[in-house]
Amino acid sequence: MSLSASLPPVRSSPLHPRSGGEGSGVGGLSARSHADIEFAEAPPTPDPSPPRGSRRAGGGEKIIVLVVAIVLAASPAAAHVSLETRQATIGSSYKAVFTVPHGCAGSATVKIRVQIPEGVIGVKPMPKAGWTLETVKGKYAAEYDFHGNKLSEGVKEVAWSGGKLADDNYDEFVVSTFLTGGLKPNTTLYFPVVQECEQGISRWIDIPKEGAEAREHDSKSPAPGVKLMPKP
Ligand SMILES: [Cu+2]
Repeated sequence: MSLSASLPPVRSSPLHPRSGGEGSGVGGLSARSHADIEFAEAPPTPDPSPPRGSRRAGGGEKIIVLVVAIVLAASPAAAHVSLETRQATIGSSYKAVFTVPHGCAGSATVKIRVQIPEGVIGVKPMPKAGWTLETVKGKYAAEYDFHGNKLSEGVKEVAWSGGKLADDNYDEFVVSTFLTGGLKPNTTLYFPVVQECEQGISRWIDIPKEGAEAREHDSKSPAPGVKLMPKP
């Protein structure tokens, strides 16, 4: 049996070799590939004017290029579908902002589905212009107290569809939530996300086994996570 037969054709995606579902050859570091974008310095600008005072302008451009390069390198959150705020306190509200930095191996995103983990209640997704919002409700595994009401069911899944987010654009999908007091502090809470594209699908659903403090980049398709802090 050939492994490659079960995988989608490898599309060229030099900036992000992992999102196409390619196999094992990719080393651990390449998950950071979005930060690897080569940022070539602009060639020296020819100066048609007389030499008088022209040095200053050239130096300024160089500094600007350098600053831009630093800003690009300093945004590791741009790697995959992930949560903008990586830390939250149990027993309080949490605005889950899912950032979508690219499509599926170059193809535009047309649907984002978010699974709401147990213990997360009071779910209110933010509508997006041009996208159809749907929620799936269901029973919770437990009963939760929310603003004096007992809740035993609520939103378990949120989906935005019908829009089109090009691979070279970026967007955010927002859900307002409440993190119930029974959630375990000092663990990571995961929100699995399925990203559907015009061609292909990316499942950001990998959750490290309990106890394994695996970093998100150890997985090829990590579920977005938020670190839970104890109640103050
Ligand atoms: Cu990515």
